[in-house]
This record gives sequence, structure tokens and C-alpha cells, in this order.
Amino acid sequence: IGDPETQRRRRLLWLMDQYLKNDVPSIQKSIVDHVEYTIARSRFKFDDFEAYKATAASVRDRLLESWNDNQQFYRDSDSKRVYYLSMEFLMGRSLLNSVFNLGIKGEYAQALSELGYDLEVVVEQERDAALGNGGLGRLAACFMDSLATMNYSAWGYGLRYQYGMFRQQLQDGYQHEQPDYWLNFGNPWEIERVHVTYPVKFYGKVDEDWVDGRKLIKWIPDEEVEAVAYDNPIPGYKTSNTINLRLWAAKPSGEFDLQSFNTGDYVNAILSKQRAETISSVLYPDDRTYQGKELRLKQQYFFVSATLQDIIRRFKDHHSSFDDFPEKVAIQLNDTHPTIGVPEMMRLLVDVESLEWGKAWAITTRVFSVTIHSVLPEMLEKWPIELLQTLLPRHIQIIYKINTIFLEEVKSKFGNDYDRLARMSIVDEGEKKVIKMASLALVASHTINGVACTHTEFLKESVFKDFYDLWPHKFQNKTNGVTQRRWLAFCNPGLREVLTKWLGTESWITNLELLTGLRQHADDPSLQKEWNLVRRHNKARLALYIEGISGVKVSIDAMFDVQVKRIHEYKRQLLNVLSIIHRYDCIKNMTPEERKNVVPRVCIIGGKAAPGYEIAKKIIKLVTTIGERINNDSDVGNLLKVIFIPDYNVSLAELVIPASDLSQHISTVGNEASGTSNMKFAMNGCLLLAARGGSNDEIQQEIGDENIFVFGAKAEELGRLRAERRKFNPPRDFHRVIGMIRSGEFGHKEYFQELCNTVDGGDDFYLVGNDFASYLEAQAKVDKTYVDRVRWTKMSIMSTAGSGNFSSDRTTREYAEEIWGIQPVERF
Ligand code: 4GP
Repeated sequence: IGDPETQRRRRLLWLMDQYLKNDVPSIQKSIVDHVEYTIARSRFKFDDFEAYKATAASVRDRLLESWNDNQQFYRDSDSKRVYYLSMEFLMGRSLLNSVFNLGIKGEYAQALSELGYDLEVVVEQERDAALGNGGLGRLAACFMDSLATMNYSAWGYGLRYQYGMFRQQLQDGYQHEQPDYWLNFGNPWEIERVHVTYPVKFYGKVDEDWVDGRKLIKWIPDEEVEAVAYDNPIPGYKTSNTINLRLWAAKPSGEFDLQSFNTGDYVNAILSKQRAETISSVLYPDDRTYQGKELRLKQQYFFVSATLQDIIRRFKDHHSSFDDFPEKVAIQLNDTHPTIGVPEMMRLLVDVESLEWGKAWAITTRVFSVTIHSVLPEMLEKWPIELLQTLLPRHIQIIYKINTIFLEEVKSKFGNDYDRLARMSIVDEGEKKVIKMASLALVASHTINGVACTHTEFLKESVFKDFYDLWPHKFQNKTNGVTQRRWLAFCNPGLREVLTKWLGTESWITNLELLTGLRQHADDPSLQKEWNLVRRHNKARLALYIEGISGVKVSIDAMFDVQVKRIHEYKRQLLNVLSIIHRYDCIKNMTPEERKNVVPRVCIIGGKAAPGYEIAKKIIKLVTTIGERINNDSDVGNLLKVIFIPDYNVSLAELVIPASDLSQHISTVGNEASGTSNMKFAMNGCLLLAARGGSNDEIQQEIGDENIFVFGAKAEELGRLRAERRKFNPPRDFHRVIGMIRSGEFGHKEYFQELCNTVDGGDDFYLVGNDFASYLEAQAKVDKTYVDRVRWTKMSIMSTAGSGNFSSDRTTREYAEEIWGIQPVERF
């Protein structure tokens, strides 16, 4: 009955109804179907990896439905969207996160178990999507989860690197980098959009032409590649809002074929086309250091050009005039990496869409905002003008024009203050002319934010002071946060149960502030008992893992003392290692009777060093070297173990964080913009040993001075201590420990000299010697507290209770309300 169209729709709805049920038999059927029809294995015989692939495909089916409906809903409602542009997304694994968010974890576990598979084993088959270095990339991933969960209309944009973050292997205790072939066995979570492609052009020259009294500028590029979209559905927790992360891959373009293929050198012509793919092939593994490599700039431009063409195309589907563009589009730049998008936006609006410059600029500056994640001015990107001129000849013209108009504005406010003009100019006219990308981002953005209170204050008072004087209204703080779904509810199921029981609700999973409700129970012996049971269980899991990778048996009665993060001098893993050596030395010099009072510790360190960062690599070797010695010293036994966990990544973090008693966030004061792992540890009831600065300060405020171990120099002392560091004489213990390394006590005498020089002999830039005494004092306090189990447990509960503010739900809500001007839009 009904017209053919109605009949067709009815049929489709009926079919759909048959398809995506979430009861156990339907799930089993869909898994087995995928075994048979997607991966072409026999349903009677498939291994755990194949079970993973089939399960992932089955979960993806379920994601796609709401994802498709969602995109349709966004289109129809035409509400304002935020586009989050990031060169890095450190997503980790998707399977467990997806079934949890969709509320079907129990069903999948049962479905698999009845088929003879264990969900816990199956999820371990998944390779991490490691398209990021560290904090910045993981923050972007947490934001995606929060934006989806809170029903924001949001898209992420990034690059689909074929090689993600390198895999770290240890050979004889030295770091070796192995390529991360993460796409080798296929990525079941992505959808290749063969029809969503854009040309991206490079090099060539700019021609001018006069048509009807109007100057027409024409960029004649001589290289073209194609950007192909790969979509990754991101489900929110308990909502139908499934947002999109669109990653671009570079492919050879079909254009320009004639010329190259007429040369007669057919094979070379093909090979040169194939090189197009290198643009998106590899993630640069140097976090926080700017390298100035041409390929990196190509990646940046490739990324933003495809993204902006896509955004504009989507806008034009519904709108005929650009006047509404800022009402419909907000673009967030995750650090300065996508800043070349500013001149690209101007080029698209002026050269392609024929808007007048002033109008295009008014639109651009209402759309862009930027987050800064760094502290040191030398980390800010600067691109040589020559390079830009060759690679993007039209863009450099646009940058010059932006700069000229901008400097006029500065002059009109501050007069001919040439020093100020030179400092603020986007073009640095020094010996080697460069473009300062941060300045360009600041000029074009309506809002600039730092990532923790002290960091934002620092930006205003120091690196960007001139800009702050000019535009104080542009600066905002947005303290980072992390998603409590992945980082608490899913990775720590034991604690999740306890929290839900004692808070009387599961709502903390979307409203983390509710954790404060734990405070009133912190002294309750039965909560303390349940708390510690969960913690011991988590520690036992980690102990098993450690034994598996190192053969070292660790006691779960010992304190698990953890420092996991990228290896950097400013993060001061060396301070930790020196104190471990000091601890070892003390134990060695004790009588057996005295040793009875030592609090046993397992010191766990993990993290990758950038491949060219020699000092960081030496730090890793020092950890493994002293580990070798200490772990095999029978005088020491269980009193001290030192473990280096290789290839630290998101999945390992999910194992390590819930099992940690103490975690170290000890970057030199004023050098860590924010820090986010401290939030994850605190949430999971781990106590923090923290230097001042960044988000440590805010965590301390929330959880209370008495529940955290803070040490070291204060922010206001930094300048003086640095200036006077060559005169500073570190304590005796410091010299003794350095002396032990230098004299070859642990072997590799020559190899470690250079590392010792970085903190000993005058130039201790990161103030390791200065903070050593105060750090040891804090460590002694940690030991003393650990033996008082009731007190320690209370502090642990109070850490969780005080973490409510550090959810990325709170952070993204602040961005949405105060920067992007968008509201949640829920589809029912
Ligand atoms: C990091 C900062 O070093 C860290 O303090 C901050 O928590 C994180 O960004 C997120 O805001 N920066 C990077 C980077 O990872 O590559 O610059």
C-alpha cells in the first residue's frame, strides 16, 4: 500500500529493523557474518585477531547507523559547528571504548564468550591508533570524546599518517625506533571516502591579470596532489550523537598527466607521482621541538587546504552568501601547526570566491581561534621566507599584506615604537628572514587560549605581552581536562563500581563534579577497604605485565611509584633517577636491622625519546642500566625495583594508571604548560608528587595541600635561580650520586658523562640540582605517609574526590560557550 517511494522507505526501515539489534544472538550473528563475509574465514575456525576484526566490524556497523543519522541531522538543523584542526590525534584503541559508549559492552562480552572468545583478550588484539606524540595529541582525542558525549555539533580534522608514532624497542637497554605499520592489517574503524577528494597544490608562480578593471591574481602551481577523506566515527557516551573525525591521506592526482607522460620516461613519471603519498606518510616524532623541515610544512598546508575546502563546500551547500559563515563555522587551531590555514582561508575567499579583501578578513578573524600549548618562545614555529616563497608563492604575498595592515593598526595604537613593531611583526627581518607562525595565528584569531591558569598568565605577561597590550580581550584561559570515560570508568572497572556504589549514582560518568560526594566517606573503613581491594587487584594486573616483559617479579605490597611521559630534560626524569640511585646507595649502606624500616618501592618509568634527542636517549639507558644492577642485587631484594616499560602508549597508560600509588609530575617550574596525565592519575586515586606550575597548581587547590606532595622552586624564583645557577652548589648527596655515575659504578662510564654534564658543572638549566634537596624531603614524606595505611587511603580517596574539575567535558563546555559560541544539539 502507498506510493512506490513510501513502499521503498517502509521496506528499508523493515530491513534495518532486522539488522542492528543489540541482543546477544543478533550480535553473535553479526560477528559470525563478518568472520565469513568480511574477513572470509570459516566460522568454525578463527583466531583471536580474526575475532577482533569481526567484532570491530560488527561494532562499526552499529556506529555507522547513528553516525549517518547524525550527519543528516546536522545538515538539516544547520546549527553552528566547530571544526577542531589538529595535526595529531592520539586515539589509542577503539573497540572497548565504542562498546562502552554504546552501552553494549555486556552484550558483546557475553556474545563472544558463548562463541568461545574472551572480550578482554579480543580487545588486546587491536593496535593503538598512535597519530600523535603526547599531551597535545591526546588532548585532541579527549576533546573528541567529550564533544560527542555532550552533544555538540563538532568535527575533528587531521592527517591519516601511514606511520604513526614509532614503536620503541629496547636493545641492550638502548632505545631503538621501529616504524609503526599500524594500517598493515587494515583499520576496521575508518571509512574511505573515495568521492570526497580535493586538489592541493604547491610551488609554481603567481600571475596577475586585469579583467574589467579588476586585478585578478592567479596562482599557477606546478605540483598537485589529491587529498582523500577517511572518516572515523566517534561515539558519545549514552547519546546518539556520533561525531566525525576526518583524516586526510595524500594520493597522486590525475592532473598534470599529459606533460609528464609525454617525456618518454614512463616508469619515472609514475614513480614521481607516487611520491605524492609521502606527504601524509609519517608523523614527525619530535614533540615540542620545531624542526623546520620542508615536508612538515607541506603536511601542514596539505592538511589545512583540504580541510578548508571541505568546510567551505559544506557551507555552500546551504548558503549562498558568506555573510553567515561566522554564524555557522568555528575553527579551532590546535597549536600553531595549522596556522598556514589563515592565508589559505584568505586565498580561498579572495582569489577563489572573489570576496573583497576587507570582507574576507572580517570573516576570517571571526572564525579562527587558537590554543597555545608551549612555554618556550624558541619552540614556536618559524618558517624561512625562502621556503614559503617557493612552496606557496601566493600565500607569502597574502601574509605580507596581512602584516602590513596589522602593523598599521599597531602604529595607530602605539605610535612609531619601532622596537615594538619589530617584535610584533609577523615577518622577522633578522639575519634569516622568517615568518612567525604564532604571530600570524594571534593576529587572525578572535581568541587565544593557554591550557592552565599559570600558563595563560605567562603568555599574557611574557611571550605574547605585546599582543596582550594590544588586544587584552582576545586572551582566555582554558585549563585542560581528560575524559573520565576512557581514563576512569573504562580502564578501572573495579573503581567504577565502588564509586557508583558510594555516590549512589553512575552520573559521575558524565558529570564528574559529583565525585566531591566521596569526601564525606573518606574516613569510612568499609570504603577504605573496598578502595584498597580494587587498588591491589589493579596492581596485581600490572605486576603480571611487568613480569611478562622483564622477568622481574615485583611485590604488590611495595609502593608503585610511576613516571610515564615523553622523555625530556624539562620533565626531569633525571631527577627521579638520581633519587633512585640515592635510595639504592642508602639501602646498601644500611644494616639488616635498618633495612627493615625501608618502605619497599617499585619505580616504574616509561616514555619515548625523540629519535634525534641524544640526552633523552641517555636517560633511558641510565634507567635500564641501574635497573639491571638494582633488580639483581640480593642486598636489596624487594626493597627497590626499577622497571622501564618500553613503548609507553595509550593502552599501556590504561593499565598503568589505575595501578599506581604515587606518580611523578616534576617538570621544572614554569616549563610545563599544563600537564594532563596528572589529572588521570589523581582521578584514579593515585597520589601526586608534584613540582609547582601548570595544572599541578590547580589540582593542588582542588584536592587540598594535605593530599599532595609538592616540592621545589616557586614560579617567582625561577628567573633568579636560572640566572644564578652557575653559582649554585648542590647538596652533598647530589654530588655523591653524580659521582657514582661518573666514576663508572654502573658501567658505561664514558657514555654517561655528557648526561651528567647537563646537571653538574654549571649549566643545570632545568634546576635539577637546585630542587634535589627539596625533592628528597618530599620523597621521605611520601615514605612516611605510605606506612600509615589509613591516612594514605584517605589521601587517595580525596584525590579522586577532588578531580571533578579536570574532566574534558568541563573544558570543552568552556570552549563551546566562551570561544566557539555553540550549543548542544541533541537528536532524539
Ligand atoms: C603539551 C604540553 O607540554 C603539556 O603541558 C600540555 O598538557 C599538553 O600539551 C596539552 O595541552 N604540548 C605538546 C606539544 O604536547 O607537542 O607541544
